[in-house]
Amino acid sequence: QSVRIIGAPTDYGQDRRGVDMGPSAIRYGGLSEGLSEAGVDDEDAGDLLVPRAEERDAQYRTPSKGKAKFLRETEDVCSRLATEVRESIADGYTPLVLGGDHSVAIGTVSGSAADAEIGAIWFDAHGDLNTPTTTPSGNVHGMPLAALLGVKEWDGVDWANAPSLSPENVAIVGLRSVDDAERELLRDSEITAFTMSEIDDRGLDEVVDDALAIANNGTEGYHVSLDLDWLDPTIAPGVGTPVRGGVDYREAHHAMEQVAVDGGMRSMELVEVNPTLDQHNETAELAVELAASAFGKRIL
Ligand code: DIR
Ligand code: MN
Ligand code: MN
Ligand code: MN
Repeated sequence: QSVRIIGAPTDYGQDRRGVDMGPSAIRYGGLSEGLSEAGVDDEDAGDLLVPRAEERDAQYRTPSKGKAKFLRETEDVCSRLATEVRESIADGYTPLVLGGDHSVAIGTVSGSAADAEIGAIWFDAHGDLNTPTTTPSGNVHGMPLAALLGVKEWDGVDWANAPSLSPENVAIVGLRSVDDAERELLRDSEITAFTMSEIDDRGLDEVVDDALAIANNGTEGYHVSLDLDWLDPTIAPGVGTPVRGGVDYREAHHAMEQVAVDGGMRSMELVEVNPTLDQHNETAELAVELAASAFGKRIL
């Protein structure tokens, strides 16, 4: 297996600046070594060119749809990212995208879904199901899953290749912070959300088995979106929107090992690593370790 690393150093999608340094932090955290330990070849395509928020005119900072901030910049990055991801898969690679805030998922997933029906497993504390209308923050990192599903206000957003995903093939794992509009959407849709309470009840192993079955059902593989705020902030402090009560180190590794054993992962992304909020780059290093497990690293 060959992996192509693509950096998407954005911070348009959230307020805590510094997440644009995620790709550097993850590479510096030993990504290439981690992937060789997993027995995969890696090729680094470098980072997409992402203009600084500061160099953009005020007209671009103004929401272009509802309350979504930097939507034009996000569109520009996501369109280019989608092309890179699509081409990587066509070239026989598994793309590994390094964010950047979670808005980059709109690009990653639309690229991954461009030539195939895919599912998605969303490892996240949040639902990421807001729209430019329902968003409480204006931050697009709280909206990518809704965009990819073609939810109402996101309908016709063609740069999201919307819809790229079918709700019945989407599983959110580790949910514990939900806005009212997201709760409503989840109630009315076929998306499966495995909350932390369900994980406490049934164990993560069983929940991830279910998530894999959902993502695989009738698809040609699935995307793994790993928002580092999925993890408990005690082990992943370097994120902009930490939420207490996340999964622990061993649970997380086991989940990624389940993904590797399953073998159906078509693309992956590691998002929301913010080294300015981190302790000695430990969140980036954890992202590396988890990616290595997802790509098949074993103890023996
Ligand atoms: C919140 C936070 N639901 C929002 N979302 C985050 O701004 O829409 N997603 N942090 O990762
Ligand atoms: Mn999150
Ligand atoms: Mn198991
Ligand atoms: Mn997220």
